[in-house]
Amino acid sequence: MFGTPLPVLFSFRRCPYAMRARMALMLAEVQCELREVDLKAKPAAMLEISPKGTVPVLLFADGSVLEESLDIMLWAFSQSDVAAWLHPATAHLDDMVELIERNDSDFKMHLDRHKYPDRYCEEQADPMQHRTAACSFLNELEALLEDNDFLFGPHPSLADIAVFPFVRQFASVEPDWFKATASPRLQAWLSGWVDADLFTAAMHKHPVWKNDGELRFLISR
Ligand SMILES: N[C@@H](CCC(=O)N[C@@H](CS)C(=O)NCC(=O)O)C(=O)O
Repeated sequence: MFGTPLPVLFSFRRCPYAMRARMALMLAEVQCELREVDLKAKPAAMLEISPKGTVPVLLFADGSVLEESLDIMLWAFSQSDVAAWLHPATAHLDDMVELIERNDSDFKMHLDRHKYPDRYCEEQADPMQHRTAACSFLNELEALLEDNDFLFGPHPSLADIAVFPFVRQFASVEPDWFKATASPRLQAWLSGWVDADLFTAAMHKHPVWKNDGELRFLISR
């Protein structure tokens, strides 16, 4: 009854980095206490353990912390990876990490400037130029999906769940344009993920954590 406290995940429902961390924890069936954070009023308990102030953050009972979403995903699958999410058919883990890092750097940079040009006035960001630049990453995903239903083979992998939340965000900026422009395979891949039970479960709404002792659990699928 008084077992080891569960790991605590500081999360924000709409953050694509937190989405992928939640999905990996669910797939690995790691039970956590979920603390939904208001990014405009981050809890002191989170900033104390991770002063950089980004979500997701995973805090373990021994006080150790993972404060990068990719590290949380890798840790989750190191606990349990029955369906080989770290070992897809057509790539090694390094190849997936390389793609994810480019998603998080280049693609995310163009996505932000396409989606929120007002935030980048000082750079005189041209949203259309950034849309075009973002498409080179999407073309790469389309090429990977040419022969397979998933990025690295016939089964889903770490790369799929790490990347699709960002593609979803990109698609939502100009949905009609995306529908008319993106390849049918990329669109089918994206809607497959968005409609999946896994994503629905990961997007469950939790009230903002109030530090009042109330526990909220991630429910495994
Ligand atoms: N490299 C980090 C990036 C996480 C990140 O930037 N999260 C955003 C939310 S999507 C955040 O917390 N931003 C801080 C803020 O908005 O104050 C990771 O992979 O976990």
